[in-house]
Amino acid sequence: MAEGQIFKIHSDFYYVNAGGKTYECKIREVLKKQKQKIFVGDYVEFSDGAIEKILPRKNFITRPTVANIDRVIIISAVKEPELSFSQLNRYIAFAKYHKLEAVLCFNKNDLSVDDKTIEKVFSVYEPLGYDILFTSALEGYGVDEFKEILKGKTSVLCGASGVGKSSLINAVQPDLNLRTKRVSEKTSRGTHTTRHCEIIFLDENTRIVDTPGFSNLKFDFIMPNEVDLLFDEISRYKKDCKFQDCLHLTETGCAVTENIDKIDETRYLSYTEFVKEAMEYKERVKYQGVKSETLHKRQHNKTAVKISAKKRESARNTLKQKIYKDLENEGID
Ligand SMILES: Nc1nc2c(ncn2[C@@H]2O[C@H](COP(=O)(O)OP(=O)(O)O)[C@@H](O)[C@H]2O)c(=O)[nH]1
Ligand SMILES: [Mg+2]
Ligand SMILES: [Zn+2]
Repeated sequence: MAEGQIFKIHSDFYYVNAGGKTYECKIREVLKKQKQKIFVGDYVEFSDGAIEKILPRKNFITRPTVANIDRVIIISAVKEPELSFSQLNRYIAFAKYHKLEAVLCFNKNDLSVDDKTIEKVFSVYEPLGYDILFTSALEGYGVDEFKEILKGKTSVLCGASGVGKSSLINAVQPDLNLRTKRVSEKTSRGTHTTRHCEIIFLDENTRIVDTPGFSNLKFDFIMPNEVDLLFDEISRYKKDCKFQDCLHLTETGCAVTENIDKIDETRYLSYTEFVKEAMEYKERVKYQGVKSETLHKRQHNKTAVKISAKKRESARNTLKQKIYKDLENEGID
């Protein structure tokens, strides 16, 4: 039995990297019957072109679906498509939810960027502790730095379609020649050329995951009072709020709104947007009578949920279904 890592999935075929060699595999019927899903990034045991066993995952994210990663690099374009701080905050919060380190990369720096944008990026995101990088995949600006931050880790490139994820990978590894596409003149957005996640091995310890653009990232899987944990500059005031379950919206005695002048407007706006999405989720969950495992519990690594075993099972199934739904939406199924 050999061990390797899935680096690409294409319909029923699973491509395993073992010792630098590629093996095309299928899944054993028994795994299929157990409805075990295999993710890009999974370590597996395989023999005779069949995957026998999925080894435990260090972690995984579902949008895009990929397992065993070290951090995310959030790619935005400064132009074409227009820089969206709201999207950026989404990706940042998503990385935070998964407890993954994030690096912020602003690409297409060759297209004119106004100083105000650059200033805003540094004034808002540097104090939050993020590494910030401006690049131009087209002209090679910042590509060496980009290559440097990739070293020795498995990084997932996140960001909307057309921001230059594949182009950046091509820039660090020109012989790869990933498919990229021209930004559509009409919509100023790139078209979907990367359909699936794929791990690219830059060297033995440096892996990069190219992902398709995904813009349907919503916080419809956590509770409203957990959203503040995704914003360091908001959660730092939380302990001084009058009410423990304060959502920092219009409550009296809220330490967050009292300090609103110290929080960037677009960050707070994103916070309120995500709280709204989480509220919708909460309503849905209440209606279904199930309880999801909360972020709080995840963070304390406990799985005890104070609901009956039957409901617990049903909650798990709901979560599973959600993940599978995500998978199907991505077209990986
Ligand atoms: N001007 C400029 N265009 C870029 C840059 N990087 C990528 N592009 C273009 O943006 C489009 C989308 O790039 P692509 O790499 O496919 O984006 P992806 O969808 O994020 O993988 C292509 O036409 C690229 O040539 C850049 O740094 N500057
Ligand atoms: Mg791409
Ligand atoms: Zn508050």
